[in-house]
Amino acid sequence: MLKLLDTHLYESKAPDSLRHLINYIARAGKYINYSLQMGDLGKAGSQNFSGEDQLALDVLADQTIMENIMVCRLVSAAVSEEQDDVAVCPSCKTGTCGEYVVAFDPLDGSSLVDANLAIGTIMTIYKGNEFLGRTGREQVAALYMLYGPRTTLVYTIGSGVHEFTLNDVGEFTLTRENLVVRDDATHFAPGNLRAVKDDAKYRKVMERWMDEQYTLRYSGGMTPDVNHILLKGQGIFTYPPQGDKYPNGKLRLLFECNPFAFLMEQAGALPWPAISPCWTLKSPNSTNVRPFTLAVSMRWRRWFRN
Ligand code: AHM
Ligand code: MG
Repeated sequence: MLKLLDTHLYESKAPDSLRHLINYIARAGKYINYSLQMGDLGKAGSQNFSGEDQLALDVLADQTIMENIMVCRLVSAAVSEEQDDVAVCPSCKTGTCGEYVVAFDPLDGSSLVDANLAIGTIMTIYKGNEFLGRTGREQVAALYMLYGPRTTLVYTIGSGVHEFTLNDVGEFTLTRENLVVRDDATHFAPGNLRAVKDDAKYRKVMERWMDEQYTLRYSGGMTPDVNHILLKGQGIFTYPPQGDKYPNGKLRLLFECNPFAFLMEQAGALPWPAISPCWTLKSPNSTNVRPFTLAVSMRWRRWFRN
């Protein structure tokens, strides 16, 4: 018997408002999935907040999500990797009418799209109408959609991590429930490997993993790389800082690190740094980045302590 995303959310006792919001987000994902099939792979001719060139698909995915989450009248404000300012609900224009605030990376890893590699959309949801002063611990939901050979949606609302697959008639149906990540990793996804040039500790841990015959599983897209860990049930993802280019790493706290940390924690793994009050968000802007390591087993944890 097929189980729809909406039914699963209902049975998981998601508040109706959160269930509706996630359904609207999933709807946006279906449109993005469609656009990716035949859409323009070229540049948009503009840059985002971080000074990166935007692709036409980045802009389209951003608009698609904004339109879908604003039309449901449940969102006071939203932050996107592709926009400089916090977007407020067009109905009230004050950002106070909805129950939730949402932040998202519309197309994570979009530089891979012309090579036809998997990419994703990452979303985080908080109650209230403000981002400032919030911590990752306050997330009420985190999810991502992965556009690969199949399109999937993986979500948590704090009661496990569940995977859904988009079927031919446009429904996300349950494929795997209660994903679990074990402590005994043998796969590694070493982001920003350039850092080994200046970071002796990072070089050493990479050499140890190679000496111990760990299997490399790295695509260059955080969403498929973390999805690989979640679905295989083990693995390590790292993205350390590097010199002047990425002194604090590259991954954004609000809509990359926090949602994946929440998902990993719900799958029983230990993201490092863990979600904690020290992840207090001082600014919602997308340059708020962090060094990031996910699902490091206890054995390797000391390597990543400062
Ligand atoms: P993006 O959100 O602009 O696509 O950047 C984030 C992506 C991650 O998915 C991935 O882990 C990382 O950038 C890879 O960056 P790099 O190729 O610079 O090492
Ligand atoms: Mg990203």
